[in-house]
Amino acid sequence: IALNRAKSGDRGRWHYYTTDMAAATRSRLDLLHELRLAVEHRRGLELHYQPQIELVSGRVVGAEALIRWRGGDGSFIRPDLFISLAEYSGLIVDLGAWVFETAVEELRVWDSAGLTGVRMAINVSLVQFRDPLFLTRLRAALDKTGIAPNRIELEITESVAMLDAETVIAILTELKAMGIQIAIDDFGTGFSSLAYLHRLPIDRLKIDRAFVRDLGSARASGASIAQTVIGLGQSLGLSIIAEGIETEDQAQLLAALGCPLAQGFLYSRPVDSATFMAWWKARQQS
Ligand code: G
Ligand code: G
Ligand code: MN
Repeated sequence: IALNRAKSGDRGRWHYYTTDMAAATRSRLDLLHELRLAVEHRRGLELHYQPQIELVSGRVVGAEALIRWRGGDGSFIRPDLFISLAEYSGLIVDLGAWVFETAVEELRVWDSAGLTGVRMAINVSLVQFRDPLFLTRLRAALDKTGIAPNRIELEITESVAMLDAETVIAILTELKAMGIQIAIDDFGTGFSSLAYLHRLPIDRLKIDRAFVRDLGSARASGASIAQTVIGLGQSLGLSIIAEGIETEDQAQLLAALGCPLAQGFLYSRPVDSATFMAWWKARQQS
């Protein structure tokens, strides 16, 4: 354990073994075991939905599906804790398939409930891109429900975009041909090169909430990064969505900068489907 720890850091480091390390490894293994059961039996897994808003009109244009896992004791386990574990173990392939099947199915439920024109944004991990069945399963989920592919948007992180360029471009091109939209999540936090970015067939950049948080604060850097991303999107012909909007001031600043779309606690936290539908209907009436 100590050796692995030392190897995962900078080269030429050493680590003493401590019992804490064994305990941490043990609890990760326990969590992985529980997660494997959860995925196999589709148990304790839920999707929550957070609305995406068109800033000028206030119209709800979509929702991002965010996974929630309820552990044995009934409390939620944070995705930051288990997504990395699922990626590392390969479980993300099955988990991810469950996510998009469920999310696509949900769109059909929303359609029958009269929530018209809502798009679904689904997070996809780099590991799923390496799964040869990824596209097949996605197609099957769409065929089964009859949901139009242009209502699906996949959010990939810059790390996906940093995978072998030809592979990524091939998959994205295929997704595009199917009519599926692509957004780059957490944009600005990774390090994709601009030369590479413009070769990717993508539709949207999602400004990371770190830059939205700094909007309008004394530190001007956040605003200037948000502004730069919006400008970049405009010159590359890409749409922009900002995430993590918590205040009306941030929404107004972003709108003034020309950002078309927004998502954040100001509108709604991620909520379960029933709550989302009720929220949508209440908003239509106001
Ligand atoms: O609400 P929030 O705590 O859900 O999300 C934490 C992180 O987990 C985010 O970075 C989000 O992108 C990621 N995440 C949430 N749901 C999914 C999912 O279905 N698949 C993947 N790969 N990541 C997800
Ligand atoms: O990495 P990704 O962008 O997919 O992460 C989405 C995460 O952001 C989720 O954990 C979600 O709960 C969180 N989130 C959504 N809106 C807000 C917000 O307005 N403020 C903060 N602090 N977090 C948010
Ligand atoms: Mn996301």
